[in-house]
Amino acid sequence: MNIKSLFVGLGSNLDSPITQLKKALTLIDAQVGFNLCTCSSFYQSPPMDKMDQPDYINAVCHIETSLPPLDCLDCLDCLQAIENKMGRVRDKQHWQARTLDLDILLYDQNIIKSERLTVPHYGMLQRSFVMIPLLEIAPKVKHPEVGLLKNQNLQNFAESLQKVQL
Ligand code: A4P
Ligand code: MG
Repeated sequence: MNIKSLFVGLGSNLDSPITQLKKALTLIDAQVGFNLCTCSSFYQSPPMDKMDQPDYINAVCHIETSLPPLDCLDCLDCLQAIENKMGRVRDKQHWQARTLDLDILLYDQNIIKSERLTVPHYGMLQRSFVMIPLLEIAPKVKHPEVGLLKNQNLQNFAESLQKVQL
């Protein structure tokens, strides 16, 4: 069986973000072909670039995809269907507040640069709300371009991060 390892960043800053993330995890777990292995703690941080929006709740989960092997675009389709189910409204504005954002961070050690998909996620190395939960659940995880992520400098993040007590 060809099992692929998928790390997904979850984010929400609208309509009870903690509940949004919990519901999203239930939907991910219920998705045919997805096996939800683990999820990090939830973390709160202000929006990047000091945008005038509510704080975000973020987490990272680890999914294994199994029979039939889902390619990365299939995974994106599944994750976007979950975003839509959770009431995500998209307009052209960049970084608008959202009920749920699901970003593919890593897909095995694959590098994908296509019109719909950039994997590893373009911003992950610079974001505390991605790197800290990711390393919490996968301290030995590697990035195909920069190697072991725990060796990255984690001191210079712009956003301050607080673990949420659930
Ligand atoms: N796409 C390309 N690569 C990927 C990928 N690796 N994973 C494409 C998921 N999607 C990917 O995404 C736009 C398109 O990106 C998709 O249709 C897909 O084909 P989107 O989710 O509709 O748009 P977006 O999320 O608004 O854009 P973007 O640039 O992905 O924003 P980010 O990077 O998600 O950042 N502050 C805090 N504290 N916490 C946050 O989570 N998030 C954002 C949004 C801003 N500030 C934040 C946070
Ligand atoms: Mg996104």
